[in-house]
Amino acid sequence: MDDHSIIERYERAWIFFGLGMIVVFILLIGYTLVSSRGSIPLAVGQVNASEVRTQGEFANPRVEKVGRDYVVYMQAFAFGYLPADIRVKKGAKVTFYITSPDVLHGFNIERTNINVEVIPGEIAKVSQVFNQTGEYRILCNEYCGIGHASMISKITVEE
Ligand SMILES: [Cu+2]
Repeated sequence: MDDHSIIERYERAWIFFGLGMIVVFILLIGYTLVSSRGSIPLAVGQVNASEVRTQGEFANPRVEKVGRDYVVYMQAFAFGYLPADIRVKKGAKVTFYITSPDVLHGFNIERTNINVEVIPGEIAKVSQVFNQTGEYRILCNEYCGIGHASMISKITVEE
């Protein structure tokens, strides 16, 4: 066997390795999309930011029980979240509708994939199933003003 055919063998091996990695990456992207369904925020509508506090669904921030699941209408404002104290049962699907009446905020639930940029007047929808009991803090991760660092809320997941 001459040098040339050895080199060709290496080349063939690396081409197959490269093609294999492309297939692996495509499968990983597919897996990520399927496994994170719900936790990718969707823009589902608009409201007039100046009316968020006085009119429509968000004027009454609340947790609604729908069967065994929950729907939360939520305001992220400077500097906090409403409703302030959310309690849900373990294993239930919690769907959040979130908007802001003032400036840009973050909505990041620790120990989950939930991380939403809350835009004034835009309604974001995101869902999460909490499979472990305990407290999950909601954190703002978009700098929103002087009280940003204290902009924290929590979700309590009960048995
Ligand atoms: Cu903030």
